Amino acid sequence: MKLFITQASPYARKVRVVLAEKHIECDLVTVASLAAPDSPVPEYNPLGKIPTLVLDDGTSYYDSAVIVDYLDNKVPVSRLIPQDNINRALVRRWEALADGVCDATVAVVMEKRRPPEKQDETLIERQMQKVTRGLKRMSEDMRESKWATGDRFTLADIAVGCVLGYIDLRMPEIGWRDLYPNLAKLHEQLMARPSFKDTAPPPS
Ligand SMILES: N[C@@H](CCC(=O)N[C@@H](CS)C(=O)NCC(=O)O)C(=O)O
Repeated sequence: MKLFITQASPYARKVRVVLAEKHIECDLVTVASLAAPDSPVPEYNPLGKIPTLVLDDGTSYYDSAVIVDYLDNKVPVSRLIPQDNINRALVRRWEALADGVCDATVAVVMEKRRPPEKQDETLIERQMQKVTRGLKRMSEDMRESKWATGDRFTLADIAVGCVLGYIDLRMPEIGWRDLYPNLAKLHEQLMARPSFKDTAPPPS
C-alpha cells in the first residue's frame, strides 16, 4: 500500500496521523510538484490531488475523508470514528469543518501568491471569514472538554490538530492560541503524541 503526499499538506497529514495511530504500515511517496506534467498522481486519481492511497492490487482511494474511513475499518481496533450514528455524524462534522478551514486557508494563500494588482480582495475577505468563523466555532463547541467531541481521542481531534498546524505554517499572524486557549491546550496535548510530532509540517 502506498500513500501519495506532500510534506505540508494538512489533508495528507490527517491520513498519516491515522496510519500512525492505528499502526498501519504504508509506503509514503512524496510528490515534488503536483502541478508538474510528470506528476505520478493523475494515474491513480484523475483529480491529481493528494492524499491518494493506492492498494497493492492497484485500487486507489481519495479524498482524505474516504481514505481515513477505509483505514479505520481496515483495522477495527482503537476506532477513530465512532460507530453509532449520532457520534459518527458529530465526528465527521468536525472533520468537515476542519477540512473546510484548510480549504479556505489554501484559497487565501494561493490568491496572495498572485501579483498584488491581480489579487481579489473580496475573495480573500470571504475566505478569511470562513477561517475566523470556523476557528471560533471549534473553540465554542469544544468548551472546556479534553477532546474536540465526546470523551475520547477521535478523528475530530486529528482533523483539528492538522488544521491548527497548517494555520501555524501559513497564517501565524492569526494568533489563534491567544484567541482560543482551549484549542491551544488541545493542540499541545496532540503534539505530545508521536503521530503528530512525527508528521509536523516543515517550516516554510
Ligand atoms: N478534499 C481533499 C483536498 C485535497 C487537496 O486539496 N490537496 C491539495 C494539496 S494540500 C492538492 O492536491 N492540490 C493540487 C491540486 O488541487 O491540483 C482531501 O481532503 O483530500
